[in-house]
Amino acid sequence: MDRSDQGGSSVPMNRRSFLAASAAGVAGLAMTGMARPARPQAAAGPVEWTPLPYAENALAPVISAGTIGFHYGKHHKGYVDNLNKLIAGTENEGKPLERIILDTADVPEKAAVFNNAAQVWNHAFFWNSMKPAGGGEPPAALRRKIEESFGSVEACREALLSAAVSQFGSGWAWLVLDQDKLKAVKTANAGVPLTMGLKPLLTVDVWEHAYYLDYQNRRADFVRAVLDKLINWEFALKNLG
Ligand code: MN3
Repeated sequence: MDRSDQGGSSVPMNRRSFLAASAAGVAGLAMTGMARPARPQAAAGPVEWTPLPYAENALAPVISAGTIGFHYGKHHKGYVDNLNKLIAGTENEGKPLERIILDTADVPEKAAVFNNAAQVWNHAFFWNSMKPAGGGEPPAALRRKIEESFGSVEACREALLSAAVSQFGSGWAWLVLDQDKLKAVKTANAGVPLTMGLKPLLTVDVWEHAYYLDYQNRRADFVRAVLDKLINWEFALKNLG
């Protein structure tokens, strides 16, 4: 599969982060190397478990290596494995991930495929929405856009925090582009703004598995720490295009 289908993976890796991610990359290569009959015109191979763009301990102490290890190694991988089992031998096998998501959204009998596909996309996007020593001031071009839409970077941060905290139960908080304006929105469960005609720029996973080991029930503390210390504004600017 073309890496651009993976949402988050358009971020170029420097050598250090490539090396840090190489263990996960080996697993991804092993998956893409699985023997399959050649199918002309079809995207090759199963949906990929994309590499984590940094080491599992690189976000500590904001997010512990234990949390990332389970979240990436069990949850994210679980969605990939489930999806590949669900689509094997069906019309969705070999499609780019975003196509699978759009083709199964709001189709009740395809809910399991949608949920697993959207969670694969959301997690790849989430890993790239953070970086070690992130946070701080957005790059100038993004800051101008944020100020046009929210009034200030602080107001944008508060809108993201509010979306994250007010999501009842599992879900995601997003910075999105809606037409020409930035907005903070939330989605429940596997929901993804791609299906709502919105362009995702950043996300924060607010499923309990994202923070419970480190923050227990204190979701707001987790989100504040991610926004202040890890958020990858450069990734948002790249997605803004
Ligand atoms: Mn998650």
